[in-house]
Amino acid sequence: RIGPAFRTSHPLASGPVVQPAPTVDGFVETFLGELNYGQGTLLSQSTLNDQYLALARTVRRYLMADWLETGARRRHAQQKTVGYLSAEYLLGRQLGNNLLATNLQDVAEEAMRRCGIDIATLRAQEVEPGLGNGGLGRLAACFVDSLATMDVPTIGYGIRYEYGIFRQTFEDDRQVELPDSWLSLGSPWEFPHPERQVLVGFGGSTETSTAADGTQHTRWVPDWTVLGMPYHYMVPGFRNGVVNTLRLWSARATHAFDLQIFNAGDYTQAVRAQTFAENISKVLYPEDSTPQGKELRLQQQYFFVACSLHDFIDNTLPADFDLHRLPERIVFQLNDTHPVIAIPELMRILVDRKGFAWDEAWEVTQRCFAYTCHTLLPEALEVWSVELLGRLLPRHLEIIYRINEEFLEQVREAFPGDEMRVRRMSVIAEHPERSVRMAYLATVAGAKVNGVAELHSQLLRDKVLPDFSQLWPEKFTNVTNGVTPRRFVRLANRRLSELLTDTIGEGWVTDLDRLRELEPYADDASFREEFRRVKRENKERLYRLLAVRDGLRLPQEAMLDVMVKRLHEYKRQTLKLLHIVSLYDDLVSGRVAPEEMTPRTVVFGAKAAPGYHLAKEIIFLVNSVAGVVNADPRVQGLLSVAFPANYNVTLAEKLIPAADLSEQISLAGKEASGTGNMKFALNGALTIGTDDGANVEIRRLVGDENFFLFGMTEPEVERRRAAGYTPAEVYETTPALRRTIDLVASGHFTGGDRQAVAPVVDNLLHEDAFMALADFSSYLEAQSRVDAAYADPEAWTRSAILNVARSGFFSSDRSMRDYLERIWHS
Ligand code: GLG
Repeated sequence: RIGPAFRTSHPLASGPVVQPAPTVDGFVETFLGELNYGQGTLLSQSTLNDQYLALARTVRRYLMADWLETGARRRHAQQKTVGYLSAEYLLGRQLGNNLLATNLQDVAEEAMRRCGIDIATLRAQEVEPGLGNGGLGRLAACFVDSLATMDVPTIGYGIRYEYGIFRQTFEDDRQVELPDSWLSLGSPWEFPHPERQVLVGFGGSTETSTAADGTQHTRWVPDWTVLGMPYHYMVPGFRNGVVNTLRLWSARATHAFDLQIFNAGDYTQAVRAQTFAENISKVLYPEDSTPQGKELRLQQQYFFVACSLHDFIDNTLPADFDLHRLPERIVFQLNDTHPVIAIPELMRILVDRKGFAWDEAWEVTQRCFAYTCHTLLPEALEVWSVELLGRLLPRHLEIIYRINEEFLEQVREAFPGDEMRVRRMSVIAEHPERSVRMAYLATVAGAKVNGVAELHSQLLRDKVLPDFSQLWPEKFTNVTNGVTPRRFVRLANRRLSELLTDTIGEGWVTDLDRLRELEPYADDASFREEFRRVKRENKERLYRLLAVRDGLRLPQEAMLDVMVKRLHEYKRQTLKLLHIVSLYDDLVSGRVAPEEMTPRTVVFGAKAAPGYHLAKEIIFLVNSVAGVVNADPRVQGLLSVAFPANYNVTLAEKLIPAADLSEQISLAGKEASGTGNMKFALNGALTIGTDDGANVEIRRLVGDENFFLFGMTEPEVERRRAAGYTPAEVYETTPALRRTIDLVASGHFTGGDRQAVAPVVDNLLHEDAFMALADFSSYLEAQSRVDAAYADPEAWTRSAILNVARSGFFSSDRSMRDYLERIWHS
């Protein structure tokens, strides 16, 4: 067990911690101290990186007293803790957020100026920790921010990947992935705790022994182990004195293991063993919405949940805690299926290690977990082959079998004679190979199952888990996603924040429903003028950045139309591309006169999973079209396309506040929620979108007249598919679409190379699994409504203001209240 090494009566041993004075002088002194004592350098000798690290460590000092105090308070209070289990946290840069939380932005800026340093240069020095792929990882980061701001006892558990999501560059218009070595210049926000290392086993076999009284006892004997070393990160609430903890695990080789080999004389083999163990937390899988059936991925999953459960049960709870009462102290929220192996792990701990009877352990386990599903794509529901799971985690497989047996008995009792149903509901799938359905396991064991937007939760009940929702209707609930207003409004959009605070006071930062008070100002011409000024300045800031960052020159006046998200067929970047090509074609062919055109700048941001070939072809095509369009003098100032590489949280914070139009154009029924959609609306962009995910709720709240809806609804999609969808037919019968596709297919954008565009064109014409062609006409019609609306700046601004005023619901604080009410407190 881990505990304080000694006890002392020294009055300072349990605080108070001396905090630096929150003044410019205090800040300068602390900063110089950090440069001297932390970096071992003088200001006059220091590099930019020295200065950044010293600045970060200075800010850290201001958080430390609150962090220690929060920890001590949590230990005493014996409240229920939320253990958020997530394989991804897409945190974004920490410096700005932590300065905001401590209310030290101005002090720090002035202090740096006194040292002759421009703080903006130091901010730009920070490499964001890209420990997530997209929405799911960013959601986890928003949630822990809100939980700290709401003072909810929380531990975020995850993996400290040495390499996060790859860095994207383009070579000859094609995506090239580079490793993201975010740790290479030092990571000032983390605190390693080698003394809290946890041993994790893999492989081996199980042994069952029978005691004198006839009871059987099973034990897992792993044949290899790794150590999990935790790194702690501060998660500050917004100016409330609360700092929660994010605990990310890093894998290390066990010394015993290497030493044995080393002693046997094989040095290189010993080092290889170390590399092998440390591979586990080496790299984030760059897959979004599709499981990689990789052994290493299962290792990662088990590694971090085993560390986390052990950490909570053995190192966080008091030594004498009665584990029968575990559900009073923790609820583990499973962020998608990635951590679901925690369920048999808890059973194993309770039964094999703590001597619980099976039923007792099951009773406890069922109350300790809740499961959030983030997808509707069947291929994204994780399954693990029994062969792999049994080889890596033999005891867990036995436990899963037993859970399943007892569950299926329950099904047979509820539905006598319905063996088809039993087979459908089994946690073990038989085809195409025997495998474990992790979403089913989570549903069987979890106290609650939730989707991430109303439509998604409905489809989850009706389409993905219908048998389960019939058996346990009360288990299913919805919590619509949300985003943190601290990072995505207050920090990202300082100008809008000032305008909001001047107009309605500053309460909105922690009570986003207050944005409603803005509504009357939509009719106030001078407020609208101010609102437009904010947008304009945000655009200028963005274009300055893109000029330096990507060498892009963009016209200041055009409508800024933005589509940023992972590259996925279902999200339909190709549909956006077809729109661009059709606008271009209309202009160059003279069908539309320049003065009839509403000038547009379209910005894309998207990474494709390295193994997702079609997605990479789409990136190539977007870049090719951008190259030709931007170079064509006939459309200069009327149409531009930009695709800055390496879209990430940092770039999102610059792009979103500048956008006029938000593209949320997935095929209905495919996007579980979306969270970018919320960020855009909150920053005063209007949405063009399908009736999908949280778009449905955005439209309901902001009003039909302030949202550009298009496309088939989910039931229409189903009907269309059932009737037999043939994209080539749509192509043949839609002249505008035909012209557009023909122009792409002709090689016009690829220097005459038709081969280069064939993968995308052929897919659209012959497969089009996500029905981009079916929605093309509706999309173009909606885009012409957008053009007309944008031509009236007063009406547009009014709509934009109403989007802000009516989007308070999408705060992740509200999501957290919903989880507390519907899931964690029940
Ligand atoms: C998912 C979905 C998104 C969702 C996000 C957070 O694709 O629609 O908004 O999680 O719930 N796999 C994802 O990123």
